[in-house]
Amino acid sequence: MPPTWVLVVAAVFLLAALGFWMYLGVHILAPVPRPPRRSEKQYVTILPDGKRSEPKELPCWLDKWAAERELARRKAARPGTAERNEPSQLKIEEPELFMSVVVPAFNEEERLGGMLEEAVAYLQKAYGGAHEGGQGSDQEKGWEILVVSDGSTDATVERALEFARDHQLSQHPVPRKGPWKEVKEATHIPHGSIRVITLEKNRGKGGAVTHGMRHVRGKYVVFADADGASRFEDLGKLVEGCKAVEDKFGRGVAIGSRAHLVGSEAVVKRSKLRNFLMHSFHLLLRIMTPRATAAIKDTQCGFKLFSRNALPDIIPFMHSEGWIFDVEMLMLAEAANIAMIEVAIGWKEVMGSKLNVIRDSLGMAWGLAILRAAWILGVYSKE
Ligand SMILES: Nc1nc2c(ncn2[C@@H]2O[C@H](COP(=O)(O)OP(=O)(O)O)[C@@H](O)[C@H]2O)c(=O)[nH]1
Ligand SMILES: [Mg+2]
Repeated sequence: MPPTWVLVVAAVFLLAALGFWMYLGVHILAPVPRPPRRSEKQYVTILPDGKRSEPKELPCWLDKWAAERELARRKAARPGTAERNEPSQLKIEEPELFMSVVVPAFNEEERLGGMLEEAVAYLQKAYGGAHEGGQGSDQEKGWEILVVSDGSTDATVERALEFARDHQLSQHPVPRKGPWKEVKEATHIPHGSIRVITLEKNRGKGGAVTHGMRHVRGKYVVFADADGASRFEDLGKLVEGCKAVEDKFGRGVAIGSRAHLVGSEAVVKRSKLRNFLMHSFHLLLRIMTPRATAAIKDTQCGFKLFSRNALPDIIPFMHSEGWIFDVEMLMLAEAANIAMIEVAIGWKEVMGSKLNVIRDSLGMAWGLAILRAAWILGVYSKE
């Protein structure tokens, strides 16, 4: 029998080796988002005369914020200064309008029109003209929609621009049919209110949403699925919910939730397999995520609202490109002590889902494991 100290040294050595290999493994496997390409920092829109604009530069609060953070860091590194800036203490650029809607769209030529129809009907009614409000204004006015085509190979971009053209030029545009309403009349919208961004290469829903959210001008930002599955009018409820929990920095997150629908037709109509996988995923989440995130009943709902001031604590630190990105957003919010509230919304399952139930469920479980490990081992950090 070797002496105890040899056993201890061997054990420590083994643990250290294991830790090292785990760190290395996670380091290799954890996704690193690809930086945006030149053309992806631009958008096209429809001009007042109905023509398609040239690509224009997207405003990017994140670039300015990152530059300021760097500056603050260098200052803090100088001898004699003890300041340390948390992301939330660095001011994000002032909003220019009230509501930004980010719509990730991957091959959505069929479904996008109906979603946009219902979105603009509500936005125009609730927040008035797209260009009302303005910087420094307390009015809850002004809106924009950013459609992020995620390397679509169909006519998603053309459909989005056609929709904008039709609804800008005509006082009585042709209504597109959405999942929620028999739309009899369509809404006339102000020019330039819909911006279309094209990712050159497919990234996944998480990549597309994060990219869009770097370029929003709104005081509140919501992302919504292109199929119109969530009842857009419930946006009002998300805003109320978010305001109710915002902290003194004006940070809050409101999460659209379908938890109240479990057992109802909308959920039951899904396949048994999908529901089984959904329950397994929830179990996994409850075990693997920190407290506040684990308490969220519906993490995957594609309708989530963020106050602008919450963005700098979340968006710069996102890594997930795929379906697990929602969980990363919530975990980042939790880590920054941002209050989250779940708000019940209406939901309709829309034909044509792009989710591949088995492959994507396994992918999500794997993604969650890697994500968690990367944060715990310090492969991902806020530095
Ligand atoms: N960016 C991106 N978005 C995707 C991809 N697949 C689906 N989406 C978007 O994610 C949203 C939800 O997709 P959907 O197919 O309806 O999934 P489900 O509602 O979970 O069944 C829609 O806005 C899709 O366009 C993808 O590969 N990349
Ligand atoms: Mg859907």
